[in-house]
Parts: sequence; C-alpha cells; structure tokens
Amino acid sequence: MSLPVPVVWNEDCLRHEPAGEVWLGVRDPGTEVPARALVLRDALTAAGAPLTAAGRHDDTILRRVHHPALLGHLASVWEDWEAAGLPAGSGRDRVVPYVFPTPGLLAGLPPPIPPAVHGRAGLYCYDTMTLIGPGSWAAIRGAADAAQTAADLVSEGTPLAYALCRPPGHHATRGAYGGSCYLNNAAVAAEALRAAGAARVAVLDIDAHHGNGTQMIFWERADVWYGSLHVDPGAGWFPHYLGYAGERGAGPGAGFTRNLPLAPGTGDDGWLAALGALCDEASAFAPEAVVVSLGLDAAAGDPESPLQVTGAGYRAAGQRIAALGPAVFIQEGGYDLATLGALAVATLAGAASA
Ligand code: SP5
Ligand code: ZN
Repeated sequence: MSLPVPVVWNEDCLRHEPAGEVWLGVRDPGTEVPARALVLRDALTAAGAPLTAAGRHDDTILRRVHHPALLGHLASVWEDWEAAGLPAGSGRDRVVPYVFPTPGLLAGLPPPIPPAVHGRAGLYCYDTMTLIGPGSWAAIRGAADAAQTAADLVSEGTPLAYALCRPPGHHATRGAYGGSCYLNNAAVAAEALRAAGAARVAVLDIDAHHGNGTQMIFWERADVWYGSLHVDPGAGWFPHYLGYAGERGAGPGAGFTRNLPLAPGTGDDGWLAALGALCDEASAFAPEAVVVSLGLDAAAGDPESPLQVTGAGYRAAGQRIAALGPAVFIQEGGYDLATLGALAVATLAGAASA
C-alpha cells in the first residue's frame, strides 16, 4: 500500500551546512543537519510516496511574507562575509552575529545599516545558533520554492501535498531569521494559497516549538488563522519570548491566533487533546485550505524537546488535521535521525486516511 502524498523535493536543501550552532557561547555540533533531509526523503519514497521536483518561483509571494531587506541580506551575506576575509583570515567559517540592535541599545532611534558585514549581521538575525555558510542561500531559497510548489499542487486540486523543506522556516519573522530558520516556508505556502483564491487559510503548527515567525507575520490578519501546540516557553524552552496563551492577535487579526503551550513531558493523551481543541477552533474558522507546520520534534527521543509524542500520536494528528480540508504539509523541525522518517510516514499516512 503506497503513500498517496506527493513529496516536493529540492536537491539544493543539502547544500546548507550550518556546521553547528553557537549556543550559550559555545559552538555545538548542532542538530539541523543535511542528513535530516535524506532520512525523510528515503523513508517517504520507501513508503511509496512520489517525489516531485520543486519548481522555481519569482519573488512575488516571498515579498508578501518578508521585508525586502531580509531577502537581500540572506542572498548576499555569505559573499560579503567571504569578501571581508573572515573565513580565510581568522577561521570564521560561518556568518554569526555578535551585536544585536535591541530596543535597549537604540532607545527608540532607528537602526542605521552598518556598512561592515560583521556589524550588519545582527540586524537581521536574533540569535547565535542560526549559521550561514556557502551553500545556505541556495537551500533557503529552494525550501521556499518547495513550499510554494506544494501549495500550487493543492491549489490545483491535489488534496494533500508535503514539502520537504530544509532549512525549516517557522521561526523566521518578516524581517529577521533565527531558530535554525531563514525564510518562513509555511507563511509562503499560506500566502500562495491565498493568492490562488483560498479566502481563509488556517496554519496549524505542531512543531515542538512555538512558530513565532509565522504568528507575527499573520498577527494582524483575519484571513490567515494561526494555531500552535508547543512546549511552554515559560518552562525554559525556545523561543522563550513568544508562544504564551495570552497572545491572540491584534487589530483585524484579534482572536485569529491561538497558542496552546504544553508542559514538558506531555505525551500522546495531552498532546492529542490539545490538538483536538485547536482543530475545533480551526474548523470554526471554516478554512478553505490548511497549512501544517510539521515539526517532528515533539516526538519522544527528540534531542531538542521534552514532549513525548509517539508515532501513533503523529498518525492520529495527521488524520485529525487533514479532516479540516485540503492541506499543505511543510517540514519544520525534528532531529532524531533514527525515527524521523517513520514519524513523517506515520503523519502523512494518517492524513491520507482522513
Ligand atoms: C525549527 C526548529 O525546530 N527550531 C528549533 C530551534 C530550537 N533550538 C534550540 C537550540 C537549543 C540548543 N540545543 C541544545 C540541545 C540539547 N540537547
Ligand atoms: Zn522545533
């Protein structure tokens, strides 16, 4: 029995080699590695899912999601870093910011754009663990293309599609990257569905971490609902500053954001109960299309989160979500190479059974 969900693939996803993450001042090996994409691709194709190549898209949708300055920065920062002699001169082999223009620094002044690339790096990045190297931009741009291709398939009538996006995207905001994310692939998919005629799009984010980027991109929007299940940021988990239950949207988007933070250790029962509540609310919104930020890091055994969801839990989640309507699944986090493939297969098999 073969998995009837097209898997959108872009070979360039393998060219992003962050070569670690600087966490609390130390460069650790990092868990967002190219092998993730290979494990996912191989498990899904072994389950019979057809691979579809990501098609190239122009910047129209990307520019609805992101500030042009972020797009320009990501496209050029590696070349600027190299031209400044940082890798050759002192072994600084990846772009890592060291000064951040926080409100406490600027006291209300607008930030200038520093001419030095090592100064500018912190203007568009909000942490130290999201590194950029020579192949990063090709992968980042290719992941957004994959998301848009999957959205195109669903807009054209395919009930379910999955984009194997790497790097992931849900932590990327309109104007800044972080959390191993550079461009917001899920927001790109949502905007592409809107542009193709879906009047209301629901984004369901089941990554173990709050999708702060997606939430804030649609914060004031009533046409794109955002709901997330994630480990409680108040219990000490990334992104720390967002993802609390009181965040509900603003202006025309007031009431169109819903966060359900979960206690560390939450397993299938608590996670699926919260997912049911989230899906009931999404259903009341009457979405014409759904985007799923599919993080597989809520699974027991994942090194980046304390949630304890099983493969059966992910299967049930896929089924519940797909009952909401045509759905574009966007790969987000998920770092346990030994179980990642089976978790993706379980989720999409559940969705296909809805
Ligand atoms: C897309 C996504 O899942 N991004 C997650 C970013 C959270 N990264 C937090 C990294 C904290 C350092 N990792 C410590 C691992 C200890 N086992
Ligand atoms: Zn995550």
